[in-house]
Amino acid sequence: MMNAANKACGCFCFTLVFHNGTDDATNAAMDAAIPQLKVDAELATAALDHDGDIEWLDWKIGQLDRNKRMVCVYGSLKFEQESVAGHELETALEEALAATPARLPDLRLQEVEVEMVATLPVRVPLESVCINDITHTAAASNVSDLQSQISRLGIAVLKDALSTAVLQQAKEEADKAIERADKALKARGIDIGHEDFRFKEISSRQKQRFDLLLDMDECVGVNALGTLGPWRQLVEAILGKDVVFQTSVVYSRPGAEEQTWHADGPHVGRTADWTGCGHEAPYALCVFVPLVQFSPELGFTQFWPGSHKYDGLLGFGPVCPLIECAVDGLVDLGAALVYDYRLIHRGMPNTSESSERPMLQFLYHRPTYKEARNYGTQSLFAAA
Ligand SMILES: O=C(O)CCC(=O)C(=O)O
Repeated sequence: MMNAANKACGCFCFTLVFHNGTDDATNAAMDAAIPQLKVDAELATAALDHDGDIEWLDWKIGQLDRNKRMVCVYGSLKFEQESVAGHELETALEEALAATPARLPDLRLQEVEVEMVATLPVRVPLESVCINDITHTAAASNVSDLQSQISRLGIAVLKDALSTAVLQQAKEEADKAIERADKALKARGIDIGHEDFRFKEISSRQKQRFDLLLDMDECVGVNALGTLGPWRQLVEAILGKDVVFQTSVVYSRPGAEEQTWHADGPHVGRTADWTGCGHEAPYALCVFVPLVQFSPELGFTQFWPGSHKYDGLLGFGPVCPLIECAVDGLVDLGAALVYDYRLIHRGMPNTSESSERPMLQFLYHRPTYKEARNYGTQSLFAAA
């Protein structure tokens, strides 16, 4: 009997190429092929598995590329690393699926390619969601539905949550704070945007991206949002009425690069097991509020839904886009994005000519949690 530490999740990409046909015919062929391919892949897994060391876990359909008449399907399985090598699995699946196109000609499959994308120490969340699937109209949203969505996916978007006037005041307050910070950084001779720094109030987050804590006595509009924002009921339902918060403005400037995938906070307590269940409820939530209209050029945040459940996923962020699991947080002005503090995400580049992308970040946490890793200890505003 192997111990649990030797278990791994093998994540596969199955590329299905279809024979020529109209879009409708290709769509219909795809609908028919995917369930059959799943059966064949499961059978191949079972045929290789003599001792119960391999278990089929999950299956997810990617985007259909009409020009190439191609669709990628992703599958994951659990295996004992010491009993079976990843490449053996890949070969067995490849051999089994190579026969499918000829065996089932009605599927119009030309070929099936199998590739192992990654081996991970935990179950890979293979959630198939896009931004619309996780978005709710603020006024019509149901707290318990949102709560279960956040437990399952780690993220929910509330659209039409804030008025133009509220956003305008918040932006004015944030702009003022940014201006003051810029002045203080310059006075210290810091090459803003190129040099890393970490103060009690502000940290650089890779090139041209910054996270500046806001003073709630000065930013009264922002403070009111943190206290009374339309997400507050949801936040209290998850974290309790005694929840506390701190607020920052996260802003990226032209030249900001793609961030590394990361989680804002660590895992505390239980994480999900191989069934994908059993993870601890969140101890902290973040709410992002865009202060300008986001666009692909200005940038946005990309999230890996379901990643908040597993501690062992940290460092495996680059797998997320490879398995088409990344959700673009490209939300409209007026929306608020609520996510579990453990959710893996990254800021995307700002490729615009000259526009800044500021957003408010409310960090709500249980009073027992102490945020200690995102800022420094020395004050930017103390005499240098
Ligand atoms: O810039 C963004 O969109 C996200 C920033 C972020 O996640 C961070 O700085 O920790």
